[in-house]
Amino acid sequence: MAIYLGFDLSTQSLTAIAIDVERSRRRVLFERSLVFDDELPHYGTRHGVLPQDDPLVATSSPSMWAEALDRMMAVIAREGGFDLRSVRAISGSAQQHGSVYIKGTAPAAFTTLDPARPLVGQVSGMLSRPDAPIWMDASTAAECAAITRAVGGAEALARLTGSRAFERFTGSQIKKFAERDPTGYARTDRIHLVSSFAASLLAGRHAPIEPGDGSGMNLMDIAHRRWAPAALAATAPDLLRRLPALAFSWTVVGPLARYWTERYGFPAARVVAWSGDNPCSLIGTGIVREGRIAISLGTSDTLFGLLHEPRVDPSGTGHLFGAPTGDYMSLVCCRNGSLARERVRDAHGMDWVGFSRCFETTGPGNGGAIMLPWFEPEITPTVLQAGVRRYGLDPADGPANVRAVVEAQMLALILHSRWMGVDVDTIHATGGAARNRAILQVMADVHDADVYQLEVGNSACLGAALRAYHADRVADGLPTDWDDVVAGFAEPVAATRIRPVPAHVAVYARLARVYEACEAHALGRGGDPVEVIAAFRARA
Ligand code: ADP
Ligand code: XUL
Repeated sequence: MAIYLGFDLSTQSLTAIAIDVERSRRRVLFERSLVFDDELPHYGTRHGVLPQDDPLVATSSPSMWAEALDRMMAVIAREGGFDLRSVRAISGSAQQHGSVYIKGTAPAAFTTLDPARPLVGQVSGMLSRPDAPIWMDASTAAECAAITRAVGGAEALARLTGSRAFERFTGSQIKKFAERDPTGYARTDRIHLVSSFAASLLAGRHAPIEPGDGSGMNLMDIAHRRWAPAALAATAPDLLRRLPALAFSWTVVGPLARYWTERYGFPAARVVAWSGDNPCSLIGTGIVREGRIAISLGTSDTLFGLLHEPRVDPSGTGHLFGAPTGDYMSLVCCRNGSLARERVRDAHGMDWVGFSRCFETTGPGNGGAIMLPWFEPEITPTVLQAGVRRYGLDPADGPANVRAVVEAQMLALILHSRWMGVDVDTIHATGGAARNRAILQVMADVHDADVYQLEVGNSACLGAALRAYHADRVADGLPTDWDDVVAGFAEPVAATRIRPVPAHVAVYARLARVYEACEAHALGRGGDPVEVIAAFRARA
């Protein structure tokens, strides 16, 4: 039997999946999540984020991630329910963009991790900065502007790296650190992404960065998948020697370190380069061909698809990333995803059942009531000053606010993904909120597409396990087609199909114009939408 392990080190939790890839019985053998706030309360995180005074700043703790990994490996060894000796390869997925700063003493510390002592105490000493800026950080507008100027403008940077400068992308975060804490930067020998940091812990040596995750840094030449000297020079001094190498998604970093084999009895399985959660989700939702998209409703809401040829968003909102297949992926990311839905749910004292019922007592289009759910600074569209905006929506009306938050989220995704030019007829839905069929019905109606749930809900984690399988085959000289890799795992479940309702589709085609007018108004780019709303209502 050959077993592959996948991890997902996400914003709020660490998940592990073990899969059996034998053709006749492909299945998930084990799946477990460890929620940081609940199970590692001594770090004091809220939704996986350390408390901050400045609402634009968001950091988390690399020590917490290491402790979580250590605990999860112990759980797998103890409760996995399968023969550990069958584990052939391990890979992972991690929240994108976050960065971990490591001292020069780390290579030796990685190789000499002592199996007799917990990992966390040994890792804390490796860090040249105790916290890690993460994807929710929006504090680097000045650094983004400076990087953009230095590389010759937003379009030039987008053509080079796949995206214009974004506050959460690693480059501007590195620049901020290098300028505000030059001593800390001088102490830093290596800057890892969350993904390559975790892979380094497993392999006991510095792991490379996988280009899918590397394209979330504003530092990588996306066409050639190598570091872009102009972007590096615009970011921080002496950066090249601090960055890990870039290596294909199927790179074997090395065997599992002695720490894990001796402490928990794992075999010296192949550790495969980790990638970002969105690139891993692409594989875990089975989007290995052009023409289909997936929508992930996790902490962030993301919409993504696979592209054979690069295409950059002319409006500068969307991203072009590398795909683990060696192709490209297009992506839009909205920060106010699950946590915004939770804010509305909690404000009206509901649970998810009550939240879902609100769609039965309100109608599609919500009578033209619009919410711009910017509870936190938003990524798509760019909103640095958080604040919920409501148009024709009574803040006290629970059901209307529930419908409004979901409709706005779906309309923002469709509006800001038009540049992808994909004619969508099928959507694979994933992420924690994809179990909510009321939300998926709005998704189907807004996109006029069939929506499917997937057998394995955590597609990022599944994608990581499938990437481990793919890499293991490549390493054995038996490369396997991606269609075969995902078959039987990342397929939509026919019985879960949610069809668009034609009458609702027509309403949303009109509501999209209302939403667009409200968004433009809120961003100071358009007039008062009162007439557009009135025209919508008059036809409703
Ligand atoms: P991430 O991987 O980004 O940490 P997940 O994909 O695990 O996040 O999604 C977690 C979120 O799923 C929670 O924050 C919660 O809001 C949401 N969620 C869980 N169950 C439901 C439900 N029944 N309806 C809507 N949202 C849900
Ligand atoms: C994508 C993004 C988020 C994070 C966390 O660009 O910022 O989706 O990867 O999930």
